[in-house]
Amino acid sequence: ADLSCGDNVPRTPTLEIDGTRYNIDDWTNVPSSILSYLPRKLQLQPSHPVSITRQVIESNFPSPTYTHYNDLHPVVTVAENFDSLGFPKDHPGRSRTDTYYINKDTVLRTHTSAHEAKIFRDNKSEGYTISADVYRRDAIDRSHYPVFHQMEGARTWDRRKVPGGNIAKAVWTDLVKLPRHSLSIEDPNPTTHAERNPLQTEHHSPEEVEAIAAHLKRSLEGVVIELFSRVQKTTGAVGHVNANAWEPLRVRWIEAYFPFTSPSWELEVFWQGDWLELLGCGVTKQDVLINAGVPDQVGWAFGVGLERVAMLLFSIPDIRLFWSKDSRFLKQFSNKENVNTFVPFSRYPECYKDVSFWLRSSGSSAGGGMRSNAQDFHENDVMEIVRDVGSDLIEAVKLVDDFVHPVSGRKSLCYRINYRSLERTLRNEEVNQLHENVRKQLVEQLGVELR
Ligand code: FA5
Ligand code: MG
Repeated sequence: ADLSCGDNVPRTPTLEIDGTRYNIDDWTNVPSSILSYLPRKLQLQPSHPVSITRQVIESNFPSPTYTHYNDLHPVVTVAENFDSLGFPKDHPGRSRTDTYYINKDTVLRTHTSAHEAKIFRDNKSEGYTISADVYRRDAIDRSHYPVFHQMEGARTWDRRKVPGGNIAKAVWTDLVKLPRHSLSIEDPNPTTHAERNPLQTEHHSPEEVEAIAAHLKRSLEGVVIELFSRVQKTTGAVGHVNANAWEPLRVRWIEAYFPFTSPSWELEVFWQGDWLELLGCGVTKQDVLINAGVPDQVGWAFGVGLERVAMLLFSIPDIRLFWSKDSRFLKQFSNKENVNTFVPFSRYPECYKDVSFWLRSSGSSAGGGMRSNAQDFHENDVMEIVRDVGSDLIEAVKLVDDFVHPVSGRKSLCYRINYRSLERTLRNEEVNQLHENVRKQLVEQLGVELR
Protein backbone atom coordinates (compact mmCIF):
# COMPACT_ATOMS: atom_id res chain seq x y z
CA ALA A 1 0.00 0.00 0.00
CA ASP A 2 1.15 3.52 -0.72
CA LEU A 3 1.55 4.80 2.85
CA SER A 4 3.69 7.88 2.99
CA CYS A 5 5.22 8.92 -0.30
CA GLY A 6 8.85 8.92 -1.28
CA ASP A 7 9.53 8.65 -4.96
CA ASN A 8 10.72 5.06 -4.84
CA VAL A 9 7.48 3.80 -3.32
CA PRO A 10 5.78 1.78 -6.08
CA ARG A 11 2.60 3.46 -7.23
CA THR A 12 -0.44 1.81 -8.70
CA PRO A 13 0.37 1.25 -12.37
CA THR A 14 -1.78 3.31 -14.72
CA LEU A 15 -2.77 3.52 -18.35
CA GLU A 16 -3.33 6.85 -20.08
CA ILE A 17 -6.14 7.13 -22.61
CA ASP A 18 -6.92 10.50 -24.23
CA GLY A 19 -5.31 12.37 -21.35
CA THR A 20 -7.08 10.47 -18.56
CA ARG A 21 -5.15 8.07 -16.30
CA TYR A 22 -6.79 4.80 -15.33
CA ASN A 23 -5.46 2.41 -12.70
CA ILE A 24 -4.75 -1.03 -14.09
CA ASP A 25 -5.33 -4.26 -12.19
CA ASP A 26 -5.90 -8.00 -12.57
CA TRP A 27 -8.81 -7.28 -14.91
CA THR A 28 -6.86 -5.20 -17.42
CA ASN A 29 -6.75 -6.96 -20.79
CA VAL A 30 -6.87 -4.19 -23.38
CA PRO A 31 -3.80 -4.25 -25.65
CA SER A 32 -2.31 -1.04 -27.02
CA SER A 33 -3.09 -2.27 -30.55
CA ILE A 34 -6.80 -1.95 -29.71
CA LEU A 35 -6.38 1.47 -28.11
CA SER A 36 -4.86 2.70 -31.37
CA TYR A 37 -8.33 2.50 -32.97
CA LEU A 38 -9.88 5.09 -30.64
CA PRO A 39 -8.91 8.15 -32.73
CA ARG A 40 -10.23 6.71 -36.02
CA LYS A 41 -13.95 7.53 -35.48
CA LEU A 42 -15.08 6.14 -38.83
CA GLN A 43 -18.66 7.23 -38.11
CA LEU A 44 -17.45 10.83 -38.53
CA GLN A 45 -15.14 10.44 -41.57
CA PRO A 46 -16.74 12.18 -44.55
CA SER A 47 -17.44 9.81 -47.45
CA HIS A 48 -16.59 6.72 -45.43
CA PRO A 49 -19.17 3.93 -45.92
CA VAL A 50 -19.72 3.69 -42.13
CA SER A 51 -20.47 7.40 -42.02
CA ILE A 52 -22.65 7.32 -45.16
CA THR A 53 -24.66 4.45 -43.67
CA ARG A 54 -25.04 6.38 -40.40
CA GLN A 55 -26.33 9.45 -42.25
CA VAL A 56 -28.86 7.51 -44.30
CA ILE A 57 -30.25 5.86 -41.14
CA GLU A 58 -30.24 9.14 -39.20
CA SER A 59 -32.33 10.75 -41.93
CA ASN A 60 -35.14 8.40 -40.90
CA PHE A 61 -34.97 9.79 -37.36
CA PRO A 62 -35.21 13.55 -37.91
CA SER A 63 -34.47 16.26 -35.38
CA PRO A 64 -35.88 17.85 -33.28
CA THR A 65 -37.73 14.65 -32.30
CA TYR A 66 -34.40 12.81 -32.31
CA THR A 67 -31.04 14.17 -31.11
CA HIS A 68 -28.01 12.60 -32.83
CA TYR A 69 -24.94 11.78 -30.73
CA ASN A 70 -21.87 10.79 -32.74
CA ASP A 71 -18.85 11.50 -30.57
CA LEU A 72 -19.35 9.86 -27.16
CA HIS A 73 -16.13 8.55 -25.61
CA PRO A 74 -15.69 4.73 -25.73
CA VAL A 75 -14.33 4.35 -22.18
CA VAL A 76 -17.34 3.66 -19.93
CA THR A 77 -17.94 2.15 -16.51
CA VAL A 78 -19.01 -1.44 -15.94
CA ALA A 79 -22.10 0.14 -14.36
CA GLU A 80 -22.94 1.92 -17.61
CA ASN A 81 -22.16 -0.95 -19.96
CA PHE A 82 -23.85 -3.69 -17.92
CA ASP A 83 -25.46 -2.79 -14.55
CA SER A 84 -27.61 0.13 -15.77
CA LEU A 85 -29.09 -2.23 -18.38
CA GLY A 86 -29.95 -5.02 -15.98
CA PHE A 87 -27.30 -7.54 -17.11
CA PRO A 88 -27.20 -10.33 -14.52
CA LYS A 89 -23.93 -10.56 -12.57
CA ASP A 90 -23.08 -13.86 -14.28
CA HIS A 91 -23.91 -12.78 -17.84
CA PRO A 92 -21.22 -14.15 -20.21
CA GLY A 93 -20.87 -10.75 -21.89
CA ARG A 94 -19.19 -9.48 -18.71
CA SER A 95 -16.32 -11.97 -18.87
CA ARG A 96 -12.73 -10.95 -19.57
CA THR A 97 -12.70 -13.33 -22.51
CA ASP A 98 -15.41 -11.28 -24.27
CA THR A 99 -14.87 -7.70 -23.09
CA TYR A 100 -11.89 -5.34 -23.06
CA TYR A 101 -11.32 -4.21 -19.48
CA ILE A 102 -9.25 -1.11 -18.62
CA ASN A 103 -9.64 -2.17 -14.99
CA LYS A 104 -12.23 -3.96 -12.83
CA ASP A 105 -14.72 -1.06 -13.06
CA THR A 106 -13.92 0.34 -16.51
CA VAL A 107 -14.31 -1.10 -20.02
CA LEU A 108 -14.27 -0.16 -23.68
CA ARG A 109 -18.01 -0.09 -24.43
CA THR A 110 -19.20 -3.35 -25.98
CA HIS A 111 -22.34 -1.70 -27.36
CA THR A 112 -23.87 1.74 -27.77
CA SER A 113 -26.53 0.78 -25.21
CA ALA A 114 -23.90 1.73 -22.59
CA HIS A 115 -25.08 5.34 -23.05
CA GLU A 116 -28.83 4.74 -22.80
CA ALA A 117 -29.22 5.53 -19.10
CA LYS A 118 -27.26 8.78 -19.28
CA ILE A 119 -29.16 10.07 -22.30
CA PHE A 120 -32.55 9.03 -20.92
CA ARG A 121 -31.58 10.91 -17.74
CA ASP A 122 -30.59 14.06 -19.69
CA ASN A 123 -34.01 13.83 -21.38
CA LYS A 124 -33.19 16.41 -24.05
CA SER A 125 -35.64 15.15 -26.66
CA GLU A 126 -38.23 12.45 -27.24
CA GLY A 127 -35.72 10.35 -29.13
CA TYR A 128 -32.06 9.94 -29.94
CA THR A 129 -29.53 8.05 -31.98
CA ILE A 130 -25.96 7.27 -30.89
CA SER A 131 -23.38 6.18 -33.47
CA ALA A 132 -20.07 4.98 -32.13
CA ASP A 133 -17.20 2.53 -32.22
CA VAL A 134 -17.70 -0.55 -29.99
CA TYR A 135 -15.15 -3.15 -28.89
CA ARG A 136 -15.48 -6.91 -28.43
CA ARG A 137 -13.03 -9.77 -28.09
CA ASP A 138 -14.24 -12.16 -30.76
CA ALA A 139 -13.43 -14.58 -33.57
CA ILE A 140 -11.48 -13.47 -36.66
CA ASP A 141 -13.07 -13.82 -40.07
CA ARG A 142 -14.34 -11.70 -42.94
CA SER A 143 -17.33 -10.39 -40.98
CA HIS A 144 -15.83 -10.06 -37.48
CA TYR A 145 -13.43 -7.42 -36.26
CA PRO A 146 -12.65 -6.49 -32.63
CA VAL A 147 -13.75 -2.91 -33.32
CA PHE A 148 -16.96 -2.16 -35.17
CA HIS A 149 -19.68 0.48 -35.19
CA GLN A 150 -23.22 0.48 -33.92
CA MET A 151 -26.08 2.91 -34.02
CA GLU A 152 -28.43 2.94 -31.06
CA GLY A 153 -31.84 4.52 -31.41
CA ALA A 154 -34.55 5.14 -28.87
CA ARG A 155 -37.91 6.88 -28.64
CA THR A 156 -40.02 7.61 -25.59
CA TRP A 157 -43.45 9.04 -24.83
CA ASP A 158 -44.21 10.84 -21.57
CA ARG A 159 -47.27 9.64 -19.63
CA ARG A 160 -47.65 13.01 -17.96
CA LYS A 161 -48.32 14.63 -21.34
CA VAL A 162 -51.35 12.54 -22.31
CA PRO A 163 -54.86 12.55 -20.87
CA GLY A 164 -55.38 9.62 -18.50
CA GLY A 165 -51.70 8.69 -18.68
CA ASN A 166 -52.21 6.02 -21.36
CA ILE A 167 -49.82 6.70 -24.23
CA ALA A 168 -51.25 4.17 -26.71
CA LYS A 169 -53.25 6.77 -28.65
CA ALA A 170 -50.34 9.20 -28.86
CA VAL A 171 -48.11 6.44 -30.24
CA TRP A 172 -50.63 5.46 -32.94
CA THR A 173 -50.98 9.14 -33.87
CA ASP A 174 -47.21 9.32 -34.37
CA LEU A 175 -47.18 6.01 -36.23
CA VAL A 176 -49.58 7.15 -38.94
CA LYS A 177 -47.22 10.07 -39.65
CA LEU A 178 -44.40 7.64 -40.54
CA PRO A 179 -43.88 6.94 -44.25
CA ARG A 180 -45.90 3.98 -45.48
CA HIS A 181 -44.25 1.14 -47.37
CA SER A 182 -45.55 -1.67 -49.51
CA LEU A 183 -42.90 -4.31 -48.81
CA SER A 184 -44.48 -7.47 -47.50
CA ILE A 185 -42.63 -8.54 -44.35
CA GLU A 186 -42.29 -12.32 -44.26
CA ASP A 187 -42.88 -12.73 -40.53
CA PRO A 188 -44.24 -9.39 -39.36
CA ASN A 189 -45.34 -10.52 -35.93
CA PRO A 190 -43.54 -13.56 -34.50
CA THR A 191 -44.85 -15.10 -31.30
CA THR A 192 -42.97 -13.90 -28.22
CA HIS A 193 -42.58 -16.15 -25.20
CA ALA A 194 -43.85 -14.69 -21.96
CA GLU A 195 -41.37 -16.53 -19.70
CA ARG A 196 -38.36 -14.78 -21.21
CA ASN A 197 -40.03 -11.88 -22.96
CA PRO A 198 -42.81 -10.71 -20.66
CA LEU A 199 -45.01 -7.77 -21.57
CA GLN A 200 -44.04 -5.88 -18.36
CA THR A 201 -47.70 -5.83 -17.37
CA GLU A 202 -46.88 -4.15 -14.05
CA HIS A 203 -45.77 -1.10 -16.03
CA HIS A 204 -47.54 -1.10 -19.40
CA SER A 205 -51.02 -1.90 -20.63
CA PRO A 206 -51.19 -4.43 -23.48
CA GLU A 207 -52.49 -1.69 -25.85
CA GLU A 208 -49.46 0.43 -25.03
CA VAL A 209 -47.06 -2.42 -25.78
CA GLU A 210 -48.86 -3.15 -29.03
CA ALA A 211 -48.65 0.48 -30.10
CA ILE A 212 -44.97 0.86 -29.14
CA ALA A 213 -44.05 -2.39 -30.91
CA ALA A 214 -45.91 -1.31 -34.05
CA HIS A 215 -44.19 2.09 -34.05
CA LEU A 216 -40.80 0.43 -33.51
CA LYS A 217 -41.25 -2.09 -36.30
CA ARG A 218 -42.61 0.42 -38.79
CA SER A 219 -39.72 2.79 -38.04
CA LEU A 220 -37.10 0.10 -38.62
CA GLU A 221 -38.76 -1.41 -41.68
CA GLY A 222 -38.67 2.13 -43.07
CA VAL A 223 -34.93 2.30 -42.40
CA VAL A 224 -34.16 -0.94 -44.25
CA ILE A 225 -36.29 0.04 -47.22
CA GLU A 226 -34.73 3.50 -47.32
CA LEU A 227 -31.24 1.99 -47.23
CA PHE A 228 -31.90 -0.48 -50.01
CA SER A 229 -33.69 2.06 -52.15
CA ARG A 230 -30.31 3.87 -52.40
CA VAL A 231 -28.77 0.90 -54.16
CA GLN A 232 -28.49 1.56 -57.88
CA LYS A 233 -31.45 -0.13 -59.43
CA THR A 234 -31.54 -2.39 -62.42
CA THR A 235 -35.28 -2.84 -61.95
CA GLY A 236 -37.87 -0.74 -60.17
CA ALA A 237 -37.74 -3.06 -57.17
CA VAL A 238 -35.91 -2.54 -53.89
CA GLY A 239 -33.09 -5.01 -53.42
CA HIS A 240 -29.39 -5.48 -53.89
CA VAL A 241 -26.82 -7.07 -56.15
CA ASN A 242 -25.48 -10.41 -55.04
CA ALA A 243 -22.87 -12.20 -57.16
CA ASN A 244 -23.88 -9.96 -60.07
CA ALA A 245 -27.52 -11.04 -59.82
CA TRP A 246 -30.34 -8.89 -58.55
CA GLU A 247 -31.91 -10.05 -55.28
CA PRO A 248 -35.16 -8.46 -54.18
CA LEU A 249 -35.20 -7.31 -50.56
CA ARG A 250 -36.64 -9.92 -48.17
CA VAL A 251 -37.20 -8.97 -44.53
CA ARG A 252 -38.51 -10.79 -41.45
CA TRP A 253 -38.79 -10.32 -37.70
CA ILE A 254 -37.76 -12.97 -35.18
CA GLU A 255 -38.00 -13.09 -31.40
CA ALA A 256 -34.83 -12.14 -29.48
CA TYR A 257 -33.73 -11.58 -25.88
CA PHE A 258 -31.89 -8.64 -24.34
CA PRO A 259 -31.60 -7.82 -20.62
CA PHE A 260 -32.84 -4.26 -21.26
CA THR A 261 -35.86 -4.74 -23.56
CA SER A 262 -38.98 -6.90 -23.34
CA PRO A 263 -40.41 -8.09 -25.56
CA SER A 264 -37.45 -8.07 -27.97
CA TRP A 265 -36.93 -8.79 -31.68
CA GLU A 266 -34.26 -9.01 -34.33
CA LEU A 267 -34.72 -7.87 -37.89
CA GLU A 268 -33.19 -10.11 -40.52
CA VAL A 269 -32.68 -9.72 -44.26
CA PHE A 270 -32.09 -12.50 -46.76
CA TRP A 271 -28.55 -12.31 -48.08
CA GLN A 272 -26.43 -14.81 -50.00
CA GLY A 273 -28.82 -17.66 -49.40
CA ASP A 274 -29.31 -17.12 -45.67
CA TRP A 275 -31.06 -14.87 -43.16
CA LEU A 276 -28.66 -12.29 -41.73
CA GLU A 277 -29.32 -10.40 -38.48
CA LEU A 278 -29.08 -6.64 -38.93
CA LEU A 279 -30.33 -5.31 -35.64
CA GLY A 280 -31.78 -6.04 -32.23
CA CYS A 281 -34.58 -4.05 -30.59
CA GLY A 282 -37.48 -4.08 -28.20
CA VAL A 283 -39.71 -2.29 -25.73
CA THR A 284 -37.37 -0.61 -23.24
CA LYS A 285 -37.47 -2.23 -19.80
CA GLN A 286 -39.16 0.15 -17.45
CA ASP A 287 -36.45 -0.46 -14.81
CA VAL A 288 -33.89 1.12 -17.15
CA LEU A 289 -36.05 4.27 -17.34
CA ILE A 290 -36.91 4.25 -13.63
CA ASN A 291 -33.23 3.93 -12.70
CA ALA A 292 -32.43 6.77 -15.11
CA GLY A 293 -34.85 9.00 -13.19
CA VAL A 294 -37.52 9.18 -15.90
CA PRO A 295 -40.22 6.78 -14.62
CA ASP A 296 -42.98 8.46 -16.67
CA GLN A 297 -41.29 7.78 -20.00
CA VAL A 298 -42.26 4.67 -21.98
CA GLY A 299 -40.79 3.59 -25.30
CA TRP A 300 -38.56 1.51 -27.53
CA ALA A 301 -34.86 1.07 -28.39
CA PHE A 302 -32.79 -0.59 -31.12
CA GLY A 303 -29.13 -1.27 -31.93
CA VAL A 304 -27.87 -1.87 -35.48
CA GLY A 305 -24.42 -2.89 -36.73
CA LEU A 306 -23.25 -0.24 -39.21
CA GLU A 307 -20.62 -2.45 -40.92
CA ARG A 308 -23.21 -5.21 -41.29
CA VAL A 309 -25.49 -2.84 -43.16
CA ALA A 310 -22.69 -1.21 -45.16
CA MET A 311 -21.29 -4.58 -46.29
CA LEU A 312 -24.66 -5.47 -47.80
CA LEU A 313 -25.36 -2.09 -49.20
CA PHE A 314 -22.04 -1.52 -50.95
CA SER A 315 -21.15 -5.21 -51.46
CA ILE A 316 -18.00 -4.86 -49.33
CA PRO A 317 -16.56 -8.38 -49.01
CA ASP A 318 -14.25 -8.08 -45.99
CA ILE A 319 -14.78 -6.11 -42.76
CA ARG A 320 -11.07 -5.21 -42.62
CA LEU A 321 -11.60 -2.95 -45.64
CA PHE A 322 -13.40 -0.38 -43.48
CA TRP A 323 -10.07 0.38 -41.78
CA SER A 324 -8.15 0.70 -45.03
CA LYS A 325 -6.41 3.98 -45.73
CA ASP A 326 -5.92 2.88 -49.35
CA SER A 327 -7.41 5.44 -51.74
CA ARG A 328 -8.52 2.59 -54.01
CA PHE A 329 -11.04 1.84 -51.26
CA LEU A 330 -11.85 5.29 -49.92
CA LYS A 331 -12.31 7.13 -53.22
CA GLN A 332 -15.16 4.83 -54.20
CA PHE A 333 -17.54 6.34 -51.67
CA SER A 334 -18.48 9.90 -52.30
CA ASN A 335 -22.11 10.08 -53.24
CA LYS A 336 -24.53 9.44 -50.45
CA GLU A 337 -27.67 9.84 -52.51
CA ASN A 338 -27.02 6.76 -54.61
CA VAL A 339 -25.08 3.96 -53.08
CA ASN A 340 -22.64 2.40 -55.51
CA THR A 341 -21.46 -1.17 -55.49
CA PHE A 342 -17.89 -1.37 -54.26
CA VAL A 343 -15.57 -2.60 -56.98
CA PRO A 344 -13.05 -4.85 -55.23
CA PHE A 345 -9.52 -4.23 -56.28
CA SER A 346 -7.84 -7.47 -57.23
CA ARG A 347 -7.65 -10.05 -54.46
CA TYR A 348 -4.11 -10.86 -53.55
CA PRO A 349 -3.01 -14.46 -52.98
CA GLU A 350 -3.71 -15.97 -49.60
CA CYS A 351 -1.34 -18.11 -47.61
CA TYR A 352 -2.43 -20.32 -44.78
CA LYS A 353 -0.41 -21.91 -42.03
CA ASP A 354 -1.39 -24.19 -39.19
CA VAL A 355 -0.27 -24.08 -35.60
CA SER A 356 -0.87 -27.04 -33.25
CA PHE A 357 -0.34 -27.12 -29.53
CA TRP A 358 -1.12 -28.97 -26.31
CA LEU A 359 -3.07 -27.39 -23.49
CA ARG A 360 -2.03 -28.25 -19.95
CA SER A 361 -4.28 -30.82 -18.38
CA SER A 362 -6.96 -29.42 -16.07
CA GLY A 363 -5.79 -29.13 -12.50
CA SER A 364 -2.16 -28.90 -13.50
CA SER A 365 -0.49 -26.34 -11.30
CA ALA A 366 2.42 -25.81 -13.63
CA GLY A 367 2.71 -22.38 -15.17
CA GLY A 368 0.67 -20.57 -12.53
CA GLY A 369 -1.46 -17.83 -14.04
CA MET A 370 -1.05 -19.28 -17.52
CA ARG A 371 -4.24 -19.49 -19.55
CA SER A 372 -3.31 -22.78 -21.18
CA ASN A 373 -4.89 -24.84 -18.44
CA ALA A 374 -7.67 -26.62 -20.24
CA GLN A 375 -10.35 -25.10 -18.01
CA ASP A 376 -9.02 -21.52 -18.35
CA PHE A 377 -8.34 -21.62 -22.06
CA HIS A 378 -10.48 -19.40 -24.21
CA GLU A 379 -10.26 -19.22 -27.99
CA ASN A 380 -10.47 -15.42 -27.93
CA ASP A 381 -7.01 -15.35 -26.33
CA VAL A 382 -5.62 -17.07 -29.42
CA MET A 383 -7.50 -14.63 -31.66
CA GLU A 384 -6.07 -11.67 -29.77
CA ILE A 385 -2.48 -12.94 -30.01
CA VAL A 386 -2.76 -13.61 -33.73
CA ARG A 387 -4.36 -10.23 -34.33
CA ASP A 388 -1.71 -8.52 -32.23
CA VAL A 389 1.11 -10.06 -34.29
CA GLY A 390 -0.44 -9.90 -37.76
CA SER A 391 -2.96 -7.07 -37.47
CA ASP A 392 -4.73 -6.55 -40.80
CA LEU A 393 -2.69 -9.20 -42.60
CA ILE A 394 -4.87 -11.82 -40.91
CA GLU A 395 -8.00 -12.71 -42.86
CA ALA A 396 -9.30 -15.57 -40.71
CA VAL A 397 -8.40 -17.89 -37.88
CA LYS A 398 -10.22 -21.18 -37.61
CA LEU A 399 -10.04 -24.24 -35.37
CA VAL A 400 -9.40 -27.14 -37.76
CA ASP A 401 -8.57 -29.98 -35.35
CA ASP A 402 -9.21 -30.76 -31.75
CA PHE A 403 -8.57 -34.02 -29.88
CA VAL A 404 -7.82 -35.45 -26.45
CA HIS A 405 -4.84 -37.81 -26.08
CA PRO A 406 -6.26 -41.23 -25.07
CA VAL A 407 -3.52 -41.91 -22.52
CA SER A 408 -2.40 -38.57 -21.09
CA GLY A 409 -5.83 -36.96 -21.33
CA ARG A 410 -4.20 -33.80 -22.67
CA LYS A 411 -6.02 -31.74 -25.22
CA SER A 412 -4.51 -30.70 -28.53
CA LEU A 413 -5.77 -27.90 -30.76
CA CYS A 414 -4.86 -26.95 -34.28
CA TYR A 415 -5.68 -23.49 -35.68
CA ARG A 416 -5.43 -22.53 -39.32
CA ILE A 417 -4.36 -18.94 -39.91
CA ASN A 418 -5.13 -17.31 -43.25
CA TYR A 419 -2.67 -14.58 -44.12
CA ARG A 420 -3.74 -12.21 -46.85
CA SER A 421 -3.22 -8.51 -47.39
CA LEU A 422 -6.01 -6.44 -48.91
CA GLU A 423 -3.50 -4.18 -50.53
CA ARG A 424 -0.51 -6.18 -51.83
CA THR A 425 1.02 -9.60 -52.28
CA LEU A 426 2.73 -10.85 -49.12
CA ARG A 427 6.28 -12.16 -49.42
CA ASN A 428 6.99 -15.68 -48.23
CA GLU A 429 9.63 -14.67 -45.68
CA GLU A 430 7.23 -12.09 -44.30
CA VAL A 431 4.52 -14.68 -43.66
CA ASN A 432 7.04 -17.13 -42.21
CA GLN A 433 8.26 -14.47 -39.83
CA LEU A 434 4.73 -13.55 -38.75
CA HIS A 435 3.85 -17.17 -38.18
CA GLU A 436 7.02 -17.80 -36.20
CA ASN A 437 6.14 -14.85 -34.03
CA VAL A 438 2.57 -16.13 -33.51
CA ARG A 439 4.01 -19.46 -32.33
CA LYS A 440 6.39 -17.70 -29.97
CA GLN A 441 3.67 -15.48 -28.49
CA LEU A 442 1.33 -18.42 -27.95
CA VAL A 443 4.01 -20.04 -25.81
CA GLU A 444 4.98 -16.85 -23.99
CA GLN A 445 1.52 -15.52 -23.32
CA LEU A 446 -0.59 -18.66 -22.96
CA GLY A 447 2.03 -21.19 -21.89
CA VAL A 448 0.92 -23.78 -24.47
CA GLU A 449 3.28 -26.51 -25.65
CA LEU A 450 3.80 -26.42 -29.42
CA ARG A 451 3.59 -29.72 -31.26
C1 FA5 B 1 -26.56 -5.40 -28.95
O1 FA5 B 1 -25.40 -4.99 -28.96
C2 FA5 B 1 -27.68 -4.62 -28.30
N1 FA5 B 1 -27.09 -3.52 -27.56
C3 FA5 B 1 -28.66 -4.13 -29.36
C4 FA5 B 1 -29.91 -3.54 -28.79
C5 FA5 B 1 -30.01 -2.17 -28.54
C6 FA5 B 1 -31.00 -4.35 -28.49
C7 FA5 B 1 -31.16 -1.63 -27.99
C8 FA5 B 1 -32.15 -3.83 -27.95
C9 FA5 B 1 -32.23 -2.45 -27.72
P1 FA5 B 1 -26.01 -7.42 -30.51
O2 FA5 B 1 -24.84 -7.91 -29.75
O3 FA5 B 1 -26.89 -8.44 -31.12
O4 FA5 B 1 -26.96 -6.54 -29.59
O5 FA5 B 1 -25.49 -6.44 -31.63
C10 FA5 B 1 -26.38 -5.63 -32.36
C11 FA5 B 1 -25.98 -5.60 -33.82
O6 FA5 B 1 -24.59 -5.26 -33.95
C12 FA5 B 1 -26.11 -6.95 -34.50
O7 FA5 B 1 -27.42 -7.15 -34.94
C13 FA5 B 1 -25.12 -6.81 -35.66
O8 FA5 B 1 -25.67 -6.06 -36.71
C14 FA5 B 1 -24.03 -5.98 -35.04
N2 FA5 B 1 -22.92 -6.84 -34.57
C15 FA5 B 1 -22.87 -7.58 -33.44
N3 FA5 B 1 -21.70 -8.23 -33.35
C16 FA5 B 1 -20.98 -7.88 -34.46
C17 FA5 B 1 -19.66 -8.17 -34.95
N4 FA5 B 1 -18.83 -8.96 -34.27
N5 FA5 B 1 -19.27 -7.63 -36.12
C18 FA5 B 1 -20.09 -6.80 -36.81
N6 FA5 B 1 -21.33 -6.47 -36.39
C19 FA5 B 1 -21.77 -6.99 -35.24
MG1 MG C 1 -27.34 -10.30 -31.72
